[in-house]
Amino acid sequence: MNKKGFIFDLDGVIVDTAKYHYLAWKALANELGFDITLEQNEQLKGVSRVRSLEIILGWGNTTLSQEQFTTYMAEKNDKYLSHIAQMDAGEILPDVPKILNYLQETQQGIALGSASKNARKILQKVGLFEVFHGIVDGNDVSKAKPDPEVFLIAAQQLNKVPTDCIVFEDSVAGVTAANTAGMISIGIGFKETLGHADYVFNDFTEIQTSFINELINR
Ligand code: B16
Ligand code: MG
Repeated sequence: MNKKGFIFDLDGVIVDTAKYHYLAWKALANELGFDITLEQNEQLKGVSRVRSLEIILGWGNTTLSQEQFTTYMAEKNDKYLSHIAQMDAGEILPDVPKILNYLQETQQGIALGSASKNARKILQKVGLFEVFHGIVDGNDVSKAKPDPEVFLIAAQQLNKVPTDCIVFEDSVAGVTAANTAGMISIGIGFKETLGHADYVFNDFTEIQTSFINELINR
C-alpha cells in the first residue's frame, strides 16, 4: 500500500479551542473597555497570537505601548491555558479518532501543522500526542499561514514530498497555505468560505475511510 503524509491543523480540525480563545480575548477586550463578538472571533481563527491582538486593538480603536502589549499577550495566554487545563479526550471532534485510527492501521505518516504555541500541551491533554510522527506549531515557524512554511516543515518531518501530502484545515489562510505548498487540501467547514480547497466537508463524520483510501492510492 502507498504511504502518504497526512497533516492536521489543530484548532477547528481536531479540537474546538476557538471557544476558549474567544473567552480569553473577550475578557481582555472588556478590560480595555470594549467587547468582541463571536462573528469577530471567526476572523481570528488560524491567526497567530500577536496578529490576533493587533486586530482586536484595531476593533477597539485602542493602542498599547510595547510593554503593555507584551503584558496583555501573557495575560490572555494565562486565561486561555486555564481553560486548556480542563480539557480531556471528550473534546476531540466527532470521528477524528476514526480517521486517525485508519491512518495508523494503514501506516500512513501523521503530522500536526498548527499556528498555536500551545499545540503540544493540547495534544497531551486530549491524549493524542503519541499519534503524531511530526509536530510543527507556532514555536517552529517564522512565517504564519497563508505562508506554506508550517506544512512544508511537517512534510520534511514525515519524509514526504509535498505532492504526497494531504492537509486538513478549517481556516481560509490554512487552505491557501496547503495549496501553495502543492499539497492536497481538505477544508473542514463551510463550502462558502473554503471553496478554494480541493475537497470540503462540514466535519469528519462526512469523511469515509473509502475516501481516505482514494487519497492514499492516488
Ligand atoms: P496560541 P490552529 C490557531 O490554531 C488558532 O486557530 C488561533 O485562533 C490562535 O490565535 C493561534 O492558533 C495561536 O494560538 O495563542 O495558542 O499560540 O488553528 O492553527 O491550530
Ligand atoms: Mg484551525
